[in-house]
Amino acid sequence: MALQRTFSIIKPDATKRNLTGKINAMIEDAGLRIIAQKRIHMTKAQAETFYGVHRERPFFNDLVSFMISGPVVVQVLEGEDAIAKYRTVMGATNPANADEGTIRKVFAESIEANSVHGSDAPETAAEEIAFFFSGLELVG
Ligand code: YYY
Ligand code: MG
Repeated sequence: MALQRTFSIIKPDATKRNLTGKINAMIEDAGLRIIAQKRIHMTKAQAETFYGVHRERPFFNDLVSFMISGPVVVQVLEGEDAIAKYRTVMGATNPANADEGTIRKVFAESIEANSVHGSDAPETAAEEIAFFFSGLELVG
């Protein structure tokens, strides 16, 4: 497997509790390199577009409100098999089902306030990276 890039968000529940450094340490300990990172406060329009695939789901409005409730840290991670590797480091969507030692098991407050986002496939990773970063901001 060649070097791959994935997109990550440290969500508002985690930035609020000052967990950016601890989460970044778990990312780096897993062998993933943070090649771009910035702290932003998403607009409602950005959050709605970003999570557009979930627009018809019952949790959509609450999810958008949560994602704009505070600052987030958007990141690009690079490494071998980065997309699947980061999903493993994150743990299951619902922290109740997440494996021991995963970011969501250790830090998530609920299925909604679950501390991190990670892309689920190469196509979504490319789209999500391009939504928040220009090519010049990616320093591999
Ligand atoms: O990719 P991942 O974040 O693990 O889960 P998704 O199924 O893509 O859902 C995106 C996001 O939506 C999830 O991280 C929390 C929220 N969510 C929710 O609030 N309630 C659900 N029943 C399912 C998802
Ligand atoms: Mg997802």
